[in-house]
Amino acid sequence: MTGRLVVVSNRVPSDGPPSGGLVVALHDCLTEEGGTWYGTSGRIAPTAQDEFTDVAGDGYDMRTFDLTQAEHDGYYLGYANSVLWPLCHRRADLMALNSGDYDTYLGVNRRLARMMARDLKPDDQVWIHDYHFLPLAACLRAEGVTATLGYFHHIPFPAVHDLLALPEHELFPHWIASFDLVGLQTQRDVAAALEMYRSLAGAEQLRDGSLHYDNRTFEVRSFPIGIDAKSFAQAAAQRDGRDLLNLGAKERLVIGVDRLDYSKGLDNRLRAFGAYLEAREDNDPRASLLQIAPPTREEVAAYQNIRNETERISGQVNGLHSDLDWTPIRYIHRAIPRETIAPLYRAADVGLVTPFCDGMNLVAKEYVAAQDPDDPGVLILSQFAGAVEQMPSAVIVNPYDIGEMAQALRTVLAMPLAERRARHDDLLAGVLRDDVGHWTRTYLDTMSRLAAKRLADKGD
Ligand code: ADQ
Repeated sequence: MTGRLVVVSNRVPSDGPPSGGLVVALHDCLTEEGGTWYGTSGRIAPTAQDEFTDVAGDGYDMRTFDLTQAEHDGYYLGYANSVLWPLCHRRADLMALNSGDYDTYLGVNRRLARMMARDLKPDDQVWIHDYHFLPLAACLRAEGVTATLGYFHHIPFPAVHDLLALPEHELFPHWIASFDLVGLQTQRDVAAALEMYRSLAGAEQLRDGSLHYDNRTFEVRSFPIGIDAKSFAQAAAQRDGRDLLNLGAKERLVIGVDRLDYSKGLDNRLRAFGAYLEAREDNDPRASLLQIAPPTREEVAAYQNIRNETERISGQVNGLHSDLDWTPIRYIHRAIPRETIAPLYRAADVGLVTPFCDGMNLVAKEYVAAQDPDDPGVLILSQFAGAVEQMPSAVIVNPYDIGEMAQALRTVLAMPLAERRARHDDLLAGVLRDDVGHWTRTYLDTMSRLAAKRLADKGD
């Protein structure tokens, strides 16, 4: 790569060794390439300081900045997670449009741009992550930065119709066009972005596929994110998940693992499991659902509602179907270490991944990587998870159709070994091939190509 690699994400991994696929992948490529990682420190400061704190990384530098309480509330909890998140997940009805939050969000992006502009050089390649920083390229350009600016949007690209609900919707195409490379998860997302530009006067798609808008030429492409599949498979085989759960010899296991977010479809999933138990006949196998759902963004009202609803439905299903020696739903509301989650996936006959809307969904890929190839479980996957484009061999369901999901559970729990293996072989090949290393390489190679082209064009 020519020039320095610069990564920007909301949080840097400053609390010890990184864990979790994306953070580890970014850490690995920075360790290999060298460079700098910018992000918030996780600390709250009494006043906003235009200064970074330097933290040593493993072969790279980290530059962090503190948010004030007002910035944390308006930028992070407010505009990013109570406006942009619901908007991009087709829940404009849940947007909390508080006056002042947009100004705070833009203010944090401007402040970061001002501070980064002092560091950046024209041949730097900057990789910015996620919806916290949608206007960052526009702010950096306003500071005179000419470096190559890449962006990756981890969540779905909003539909044109939904975007109209955003008061700042006219700025959105300008924010996107200020980057040089915009990475999206799926072809469906790329189609949504192209549709947005098609609806705008003055936007055009050039012969080489790039877009032109606002006097800028930029590329929008899909780069489906993957997981560190090999290490996940190794972790899965280290312990016996059935022992961890004290499962009876004949008991079958269904697993769900999600942050407790309204986009993940937990409520309908629990209803579907209840409907499956309802329709179960005496000689059908007895299956339990292990639902692991750690808390997330608890200060946001919509998240309190989904927590209450999840607890209400699981209590109801357990009340109806529990026996003296059996509780059908085990619901765990906390984070579980990866070394434990992996063997639990492997112990499960079914991976139930049923979001209403999801950028990719790494749990679907983790579940597949963790299976015993000789006796694999089956993935039930929502048609609205980005992962569906790469995983057609899963059993695909509509997460709004509770009856269909209950029927899918029955079918899958009775699925013959040959069919389970055929589906799993196909899914595993894709998960291993398109892993997280492949994702970082393809993104960074594309950004390097664009950087070289931009430098050459300037030299003409
Ligand atoms: P998320 O919405 O967080 O990510 P997902 O892709 O499923 O969704 O990743 C969740 C991660 O958290 C997985 O690695 C999972 O193992 C882990 N996890 C979940 N519950 C856990 C628990 N109880 N304890 C420990 N770990 C747990 C966003 C987008 C996704 C996109 C990713 C990556 O919403 O669509 O796939 O970014 O781009």
